[in-house]
Amino acid sequence: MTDRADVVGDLALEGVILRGIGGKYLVSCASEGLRFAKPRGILRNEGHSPLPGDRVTLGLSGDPDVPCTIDAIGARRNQLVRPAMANLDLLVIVVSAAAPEPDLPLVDKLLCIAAASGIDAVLCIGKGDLGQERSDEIARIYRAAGFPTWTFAFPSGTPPQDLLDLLKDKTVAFAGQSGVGKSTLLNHLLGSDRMATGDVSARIGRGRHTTRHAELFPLPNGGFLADTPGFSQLELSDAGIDAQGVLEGFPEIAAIEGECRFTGCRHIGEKDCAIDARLADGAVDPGRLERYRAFRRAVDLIHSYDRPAPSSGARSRR
Ligand SMILES: Nc1nc2c(ncn2[C@@H]2O[C@H](COP(=O)(O)OP(=O)(O)O)[C@@H](O)[C@H]2O)c(=O)[nH]1
Ligand SMILES: [Mg+2]
Ligand SMILES: [Zn+2]
Repeated sequence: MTDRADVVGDLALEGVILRGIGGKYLVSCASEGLRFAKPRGILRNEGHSPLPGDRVTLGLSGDPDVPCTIDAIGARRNQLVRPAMANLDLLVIVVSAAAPEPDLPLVDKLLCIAAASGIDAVLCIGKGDLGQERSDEIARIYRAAGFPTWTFAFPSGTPPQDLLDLLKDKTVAFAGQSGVGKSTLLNHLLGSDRMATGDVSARIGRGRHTTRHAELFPLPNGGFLADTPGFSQLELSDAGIDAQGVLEGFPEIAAIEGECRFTGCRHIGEKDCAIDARLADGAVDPGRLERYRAFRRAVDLIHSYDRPAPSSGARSRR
């Protein structure tokens, strides 16, 4: 006698979600290769939405189109909203020296989100051929702030070994504005042309999916690289970042804590704040400070709204 539980038990697979489109997920199972799966109703009913990077347990669905079910999702080490992914080890933030103009506020927001989520972050600056000076300048600023930084101009030849070493056996997402060269860089690092590049993907079988959803690609020697859709708008508050999270994205500013007159100094014009001295000696970049202050004001404003207004209890509900 064979009951269904036995069959599922025999075939239970563990895997990592590579991508999900329209409720259908592609799962990489170590020895068994790739499987399509859809979440069991109970997961959906409990509001668990699988993400690329999730560790999952598969069973059998009995549906020839989507042969597997996602029966369980492993506890997440971390989770990002944009790009929507789970269990990242490293975020590679890609920015271009020109075309599009570098969006440094976006870079800094991603650094805050990564730090607040406990994910290491590094920077890759592309399109050096379109602006060598700008590329060098951005690299100087972020290296001084403490972030590992690489520069590229039409990535070709052998990828830098130290970057490859850093990616090995990790789940790594590439994030940044649209058009900065994320997919081009990923192809370079994967040693293939798996990612469609350019403004419009004309690749058959891939279609527009690569540009709209995050997708993980297994690295030949272990680990996964994720291409993510480019984006230009990102709100720190949507990612749940508070004042502490902002500071974590600006380690060179966090480092002056203790030098200011007031503990918990925001470095926004407080008396005897040490920030001016750090600006003067070059330890803090003026652009980074300006963005820190803008982010800090924005999150402090939101958190001041969190406090219940005295009359809020009396408000009528309609
Ligand atoms: N001039 C120049 N163009 C590049 C470079 N890297 C990528 N591109 C081009 O920029 C466009 C966008 O690249 P893509 O990789 O699709 O960017 P993504 O949207 O971030 O994935 C493509 O036409 C690429 O050929 C580079 O280093 N220099
Ligand atoms: Mg792309
Ligand atoms: Zn201060």
